[in-house]
Amino acid sequence: MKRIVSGIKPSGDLTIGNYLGAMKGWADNQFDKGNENFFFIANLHAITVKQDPVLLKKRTLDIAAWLLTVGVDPNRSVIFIQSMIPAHSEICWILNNYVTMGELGKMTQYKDKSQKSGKEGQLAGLFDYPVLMAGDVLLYDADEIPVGVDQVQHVELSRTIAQRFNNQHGETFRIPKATLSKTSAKIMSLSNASEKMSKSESGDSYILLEDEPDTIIRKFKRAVTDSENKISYGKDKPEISNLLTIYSEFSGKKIADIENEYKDSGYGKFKTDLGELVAGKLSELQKLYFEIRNDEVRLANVITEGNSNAGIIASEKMSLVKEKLGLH
Ligand code: AQP
Repeated sequence: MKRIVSGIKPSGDLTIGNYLGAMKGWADNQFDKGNENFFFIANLHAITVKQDPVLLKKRTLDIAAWLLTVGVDPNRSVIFIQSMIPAHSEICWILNNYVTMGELGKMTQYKDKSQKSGKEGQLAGLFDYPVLMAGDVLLYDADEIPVGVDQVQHVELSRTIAQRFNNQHGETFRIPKATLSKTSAKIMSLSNASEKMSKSESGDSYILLEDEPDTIIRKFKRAVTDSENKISYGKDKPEISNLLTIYSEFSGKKIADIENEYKDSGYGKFKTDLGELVAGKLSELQKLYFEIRNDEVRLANVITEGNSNAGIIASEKMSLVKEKLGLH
C-alpha cells in the first residue's frame, strides 16, 4: 500500500498550471489499487504572503470544489484543510530544529518570492515554508508526493529532515519521494516563458480555471512568442514550446503530431485554435464546478469528514514524535 499526500495553496484563483501540474494527476492516480490519497488545501502556506481573510476563506472552498470537479473522489481520497489540523503547525516548530538556515536559504522558491516581494515581504514564514511542508507529508507517513517540478527541491529537503530525525531518535518518519505528473509539465507564464505560470502573478500571464472563453482566447492571442513564426518545440523556443505543451495536455495529442498538423500555419492560427481548445475544455469543467460549488452542504460534509480522518492520523504521529523527544 502506498500513501500519497499533496497540497495546494489558496493564494489565488487556480490556474491551468495547478491543474495540469498537480490536480489532474491526483485525480488520475486515485485508481491505482491500494493507494491511500490525502489532498489538502494549504491555507497555512498561503499566509506566507499577505492574504485578504475573506478571499482566503472563499478560495479554500473554491479549491475543495475544484478538486471534486476534476475527479478527486472523497470515497478514494481524504480532502482536508491544513489549518483545521493543529498538528501541522505543531510539528513545524519541532522540525525547525532539524534543518539549518543555510539549507533553507538555498530554496529557489524562497529566493524568487523574497526577491519579488522586497524587504517587507521577506517574512520568517516564507523562509520556513519548506519545514511546514515537510511536516505536512511526514505527519501522514507519505510514500509519494505528487508535485510539479518546481516543488521537487522542497520534497528533497523533507527527506533530509526525516532522515536526520530518524537517525537521532530512531525510526519515526517514512521517507517520502517526489513523483512528477506524467508529462512532468511545468506550465510557464504566457508573458514570460522563463517563469512558471503562477496564480499570484498578473492577469495576462496565466489562464485561470474560472476564466471566461473570451478571456481565454484573448490571453492566448496575446501570449508572447518569438518572431520565427514556426510551430516547433525546442529549448531555444520556450514560448511556443510552452504553448505546444498546453495544447498537447488539453488535446491528448503528441507534440510531434501537433507540429505536423501546423507545419504550414503561423502563430496566429495556432494561438486561436489553442484558445478555442482550452476554452471549450474549461467551459465543460466550469459547468460541473458551479454545480458543486453551490452545494455548500455537500462541500462542508466532504471537508468535515476529511478533516476528521486526517486529524486522527496526524495526532497519532504527533504523540509518537513528542514521546521520542521527551515532550509528553
Ligand atoms: N505552472 C505550473 N506548472 C506545473 N505545476 C504547477 N504547480 C503550480 N504551478 C505550476 C503545481 O501545483 C501544485 C500546487 O501548487 P501550490 O498552489 O501549492 O504552490 P505553487 O507551486 O507556488 O503554485 P502557484 O500557482 O505558483 O502559487 P503562488 O503564485 O501562490 O506561489 C504544486 O504541486 C505545484 O508544483
